[in-house]
Amino acid sequence: MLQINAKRLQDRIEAMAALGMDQSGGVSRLALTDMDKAGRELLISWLEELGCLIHIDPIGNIFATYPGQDREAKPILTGSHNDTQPDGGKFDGSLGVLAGLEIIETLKENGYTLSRDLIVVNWTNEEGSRFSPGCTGSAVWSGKIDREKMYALTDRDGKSMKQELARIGFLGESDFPRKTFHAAFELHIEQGPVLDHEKITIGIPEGIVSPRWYRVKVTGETNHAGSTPMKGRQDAMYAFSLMCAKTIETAKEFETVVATIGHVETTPNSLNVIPGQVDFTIDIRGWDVDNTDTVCHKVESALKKIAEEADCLVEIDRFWEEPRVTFDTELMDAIEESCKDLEISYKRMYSGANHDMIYVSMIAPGAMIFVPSIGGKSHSPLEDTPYKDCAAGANVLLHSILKVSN
Ligand code: HGY
Ligand code: MN
Ligand code: MN
Repeated sequence: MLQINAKRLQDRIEAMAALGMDQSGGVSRLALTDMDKAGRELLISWLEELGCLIHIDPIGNIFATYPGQDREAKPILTGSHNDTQPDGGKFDGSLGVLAGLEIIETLKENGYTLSRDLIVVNWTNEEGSRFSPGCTGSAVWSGKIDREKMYALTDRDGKSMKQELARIGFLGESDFPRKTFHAAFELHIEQGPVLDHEKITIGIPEGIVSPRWYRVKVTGETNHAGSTPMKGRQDAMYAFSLMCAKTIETAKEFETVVATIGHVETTPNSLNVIPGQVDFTIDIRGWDVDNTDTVCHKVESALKKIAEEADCLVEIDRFWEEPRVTFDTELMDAIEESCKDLEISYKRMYSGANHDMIYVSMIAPGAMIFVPSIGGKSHSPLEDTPYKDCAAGANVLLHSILKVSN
């Protein structure tokens, strides 16, 4: 049975991780930064060496086509994203892109041409850390989110996506045709504890939880820390602290719902000034949609009630959400069959993490392949996956592609 070259895949993951690696062992390659540009250029150089046809689209997505026998047949798509969180891991996203590249090289060196084109893609800004929301490249390509709206997104320094795409030379001219696809696969680390805990090599997610992202602004009154009596203060920080606690506690009431407050900014952010304003984010997700709706509803009303009691104002912007994704059963079965052929352990599960497959599966039959995250760690320098599992995942991806291609 055809097998990928595990050492070559490992070397490429390491070479890519060096772009943005810092002393802590974390990788910082935020979307559209110089490091992301360097990663994109390295990826394109490898793909061009394999003779792939490269297309950069207007939101900077990179599509590399490995031509099949019948160029008119509906192609197969695989890939992921190569941008990272600040001080993130070296497998999140990059594994899926580099496994796609490795599969092309394996097919090529074995003189194997698929019946149809194989397209390996690198999606722009999946992480949504520098520019929010995430999954920007796949969302715009799928037609689900307006490109001009995404162009106008700015980072904390006020730089827009469009100007950063132009600056790094990835503001493509023409769309990559959203023609019909035969199948789309994404290999990704699980980013949770299940596979590692159960010592299973491959996860076959049935779908992706429904994500809801908020920006919240709490406005009180800036005042002197020393001469302002406690009674009558309009302390935005105190209001925020109650909101934060209530949000987390509400999510804890429901098994399959999670809530995270990942970003906070206070104004004027000075030791001896009562904060007059606090801006923060909320990320709520859940596999059970009713429970997730209930948590969102309870949290939104709690924010308003707490603001009132603290004599502050609150503005709630629920700026991103998508329905729960369910993957294609035939493709999931092909992945399961491949695991059996390769005698690799597997289990069905769901994805707690967002992925570009949220949008890709709106355009094409889609499915994902997970490999374990040691200790369930991700979005951190501790993110780690055994290379033998990376190779197993790439082999399952290869054989799933071969199965559905014919
Ligand atoms: O947020 C997410 O789930 C993804 O890893 N960016
Ligand atoms: Mn990812
Ligand atoms: Mn991520």
